[in-house]
Formats: sequence, C-alpha cells, structure tokens
Amino acid sequence: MQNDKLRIAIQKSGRLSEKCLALLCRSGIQFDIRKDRLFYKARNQPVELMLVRDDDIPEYVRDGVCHLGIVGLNELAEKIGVSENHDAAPVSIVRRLGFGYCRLALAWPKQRPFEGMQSFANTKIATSYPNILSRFLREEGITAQPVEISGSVEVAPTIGVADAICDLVSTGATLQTNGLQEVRTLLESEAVLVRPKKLFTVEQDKFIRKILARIYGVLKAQTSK
Ligand code: PRT
Ligand code: ZN
Repeated sequence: MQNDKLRIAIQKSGRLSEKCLALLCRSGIQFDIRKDRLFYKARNQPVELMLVRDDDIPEYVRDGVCHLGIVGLNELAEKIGVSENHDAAPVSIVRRLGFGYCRLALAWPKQRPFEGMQSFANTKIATSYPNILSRFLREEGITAQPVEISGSVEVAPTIGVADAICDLVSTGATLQTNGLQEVRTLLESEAVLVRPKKLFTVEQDKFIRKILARIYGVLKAQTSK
C-alpha cells in the first residue's frame, strides 16, 4: 500500500458504480474517468481510485490493498464472511450507504407445493452465494446441495439444473417472470463503506477521517432532503 495516497476501491462497471462515483464526487474528490484503466488519480486530492469487479473488493480491503472500499454487504458476507461488525472481523463496516438495496433470498417454483423449509431437504439449490447458503443450511439443519452458478441463476429450475434458487432480489420481477416465489430471506443487503481492521499511519488515519467526515456530510444532506 502506498503511503502517500488514500486508495479507494469501487465497482468498475455495474449497479453500484455510478452511485459510488457520485458519492465521492459530491464529497469533493474529482476524477477524470475516461479510459479503461484500473487506477485513477484524483485531480484535487491525494486519493487514488481503484476500479475493480465487486467480487474482489472484500479481499482487497481485508488485505489492505486499499484503505476504503464500497461494496454490497452480500459480497462482503460471501467472500470474507462479514455481515456485521465484530471483534474478530478482518474489516470494519464504516457505514451503510443507503443505496444498492436488495436481499438474498431462497425462491421455490410456484408450480410445486411448498411445505415450509423442510421442502428444501435433499434438493439442489442454484446460487452465486454458496458460502452464505451453506452456512444458512447448516444453521437450519437442512441437508441440501448448493449448485454454484455465476449468472442467470433464476433459470436453473426451468432447465433442470436445480430444484430451487438462492439469489438477490430487488423488485421481485425476475422471480415473477421465472415462475418462482420468494420463501425466505437470508440477508438484507445494501452498499457499505468498509475499511481494513489493520491500523494505518497517523497521517493516513487523519486523512481517512477527513474524507469520511465529508462522505458523512453528503449522506446527511441526502437523508435530510
Ligand atoms: O462485474 P461485477 O462482478 O463487478 O458485477 P456483478 O454483475 O457481480 O454485480 P451487479 O453490478 O449486478 O450488482 C452489484 C451489486 O448490486 C450486488 O452485489 C448487490 O449488492 C447490488 N444489487 C442491488 C443487486 C440487485 N440490487 C439486483 N437486483 N445485484 C443484482 N441484482 C440482480 C439479481 O441477481 C437478479 O438477477 O437483479 C435480479 C433481480 O432483480 P429484480 O428487481 O427483478 O428482483
Ligand atoms: Zn460481481
């Protein structure tokens, strides 16, 4: 990690990207983002932006590759097992950001009878969140097999790859279109600002606090509108 620049990781291209950039911009950090690059230096601050896949952000923050990151709580829980602050967690959730709301939920085909959670016994459940799902099944004492799929999880029951799914839901339209009903929420998610647990230098820490104060100011102004 460079000592002289605050490095912030955000999603390169996806649902969270624009809102992350807008938040940083309103916090007074200006970037010229034009080319397909990994790093962008801010025009007016000792800040470097790292544009990456959201899947990689939890590990980058945990490993101290960056000083701050913005990512969905769902990715944080899946990749490094953190969904709330606790002493042993390798990263701190600094703040929930109030966008990117969704939930990770189990969904069951509408045309099949559903008799509560025992219906999942000995089924295959398609998901992009095998770690969260396995943890949940263990806690609930359900023997079922997560089937990891990276995209279009919702078609898995129709094409016979799985019996049910565990996926992110926002409006519920995707489940509706695919004849699935939501039956249980595993995690309520939104974009969160995270930082490594490891300590920074006094100077770095001072600057991080300054940037965080600005971000809090923007968020406060947004919620009081
Ligand atoms: O390329 P990269 O790996 O960075 O992006 P990605 O494709 O993995 O993620 P992306 O951009 O799709 O989502 C980024 C983050 O946005 C997620 O990790 C969540 O924290 C958040 N988010 C909020 C969502 C949704 N809402 C959402 N609805 N992520 C995905 N969805 C998908 C869901 O998987 C399903 O396919 O939208 C569909 C359901 O939406 P509804 O409205 O039909 O219910
Ligand atoms: Zn991703």
